[in-house]
Amino acid sequence: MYLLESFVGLGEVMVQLNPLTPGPLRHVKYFEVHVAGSEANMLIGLSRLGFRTGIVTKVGDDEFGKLILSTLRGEGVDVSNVKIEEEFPTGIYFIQRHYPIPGKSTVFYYRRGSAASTLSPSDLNLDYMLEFDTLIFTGITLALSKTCRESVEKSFKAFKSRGLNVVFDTNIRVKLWKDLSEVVEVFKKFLSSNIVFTNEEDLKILYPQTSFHEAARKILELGAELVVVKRGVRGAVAVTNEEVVEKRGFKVESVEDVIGAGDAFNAAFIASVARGRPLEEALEYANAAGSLVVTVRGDFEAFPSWADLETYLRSRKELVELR
Ligand code: KDG
Repeated sequence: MYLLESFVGLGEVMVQLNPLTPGPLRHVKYFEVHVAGSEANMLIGLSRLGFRTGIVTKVGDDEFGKLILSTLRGEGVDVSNVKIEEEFPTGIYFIQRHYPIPGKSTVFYYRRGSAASTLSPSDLNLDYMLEFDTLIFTGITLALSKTCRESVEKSFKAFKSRGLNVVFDTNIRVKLWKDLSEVVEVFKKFLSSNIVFTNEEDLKILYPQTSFHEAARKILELGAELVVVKRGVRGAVAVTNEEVVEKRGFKVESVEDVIGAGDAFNAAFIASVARGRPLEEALEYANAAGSLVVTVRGDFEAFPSWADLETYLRSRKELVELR
């Protein structure tokens, strides 16, 4: 792996309407406004942990687009390559919390035909993107449109052919795929990214009838250097050709909204690896970041700094000693 020092993401950023109360959306009266999107979340997380970040995307020429730009800017993510699209609006989505499964959230997208879904290879400024050493994208961008997929392909090739890093999170959002059987074919070439983040549900789609350990091995055979399987409260497993490291997650007493936890996990994991921490420690920091995020509404608001991560881990250890 090349140095992991600066990160550029490719993906849609949306406005998230998050209800103040749990339960079915038809009875919700008040919503909070947040900014979210898997790649943007990761970049914000990395930025808070001290890394240089930038995003390539499109937003509408509207109030929500302006909110996204000012939020990302405020979090230290470079937005100089975000295009403002006059014809199409910024995508939005709603969250339904704790219903029908307590502790879980459901998303409802209003993003078809969004500005970001029109991103195409001709929008990419590769000179800008290649100023970063690592490209970040997820399966969400691959699902948005043909031109988004082509944009990922072009960026992926540019980074790979120069020996730079690619980080890919499979993030299969079932609601975004017309035909799930397409996923296997589309994802194949991207599974050779240097770091692949995934989870058990996604691996069941990519490698049916295969244990997650075995599926992770198959991804390594495709060329990935590090595969991380996120398992929620059960923690996570990092698999390389040399080792398999497993770490349990932290129990969270009051879950507010689980969305964004995976992105916080990724950011803290990448940041720890970048700082030369061993995989076991990287998993511990990543689990800590994920469990902090679920305690508040909004995807990234509770993303921790290094100091907050240390404080959190210290408090968990004290809790265990007291028991
Ligand atoms: O990882 C969190 C994201 O899934 C959420 O913010 C919304 O980007 C999103 C998506 O497309 O699902």
